[in-house]
Amino acid sequence: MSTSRQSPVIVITGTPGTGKTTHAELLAQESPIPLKHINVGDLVKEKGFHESYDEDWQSYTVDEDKLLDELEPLAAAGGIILDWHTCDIFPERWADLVVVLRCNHTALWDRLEKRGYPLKKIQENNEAEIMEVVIEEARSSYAPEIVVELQSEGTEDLESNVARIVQWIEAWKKDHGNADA
Ligand code: DAT
Repeated sequence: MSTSRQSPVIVITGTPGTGKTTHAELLAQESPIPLKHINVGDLVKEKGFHESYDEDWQSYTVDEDKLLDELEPLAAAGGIILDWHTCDIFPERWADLVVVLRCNHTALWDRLEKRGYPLKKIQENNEAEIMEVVIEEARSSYAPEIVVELQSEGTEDLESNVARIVQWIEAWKKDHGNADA
């Protein structure tokens, strides 16, 4: 719900493996307004915003305060795509659009296996996808009209999803009197 931003903040979220990074990269190329793709997981690692690493789960416990402090000025300025597997830590005022990617569990299982995740991490993520954890989180954190759920199972989905978000950006531009940006 931006008021003063010159460019929108688009959150792309979903269970790991649903296609967030693939979508964010293509969207950054195709957007009519320059958008910087921020892979939040990579940022956490680069900046050391984690409290501990769990070997068993091969995952980090994130220092959310540090992460939010880092992202706050970027979100205030706008023109970013926030790519992360969770979205409820981002303040509601940051987001103009929240895209939740979905994938059937067999395809998701394959993708996570190819990524070399340990079995229990594959299982945990698959269950989370089936239980609709991320979409529920998005719906309880943001206004319903800014939350969009999109299937991400094949290349056609990827292309049509990005085209749809590009259309949304065009509309955002018009609404914000930024027609020649
Ligand atoms: P995430 O960033 O959500 O963890 P990713 O973008 O790294 O996911 O994608 C994981 C793998 O799945 C990667 O090899 C690309 C593939 N993939 C994801 N979405 C896809 C889609 N809609 N069509 C084809 N391949 C897709």
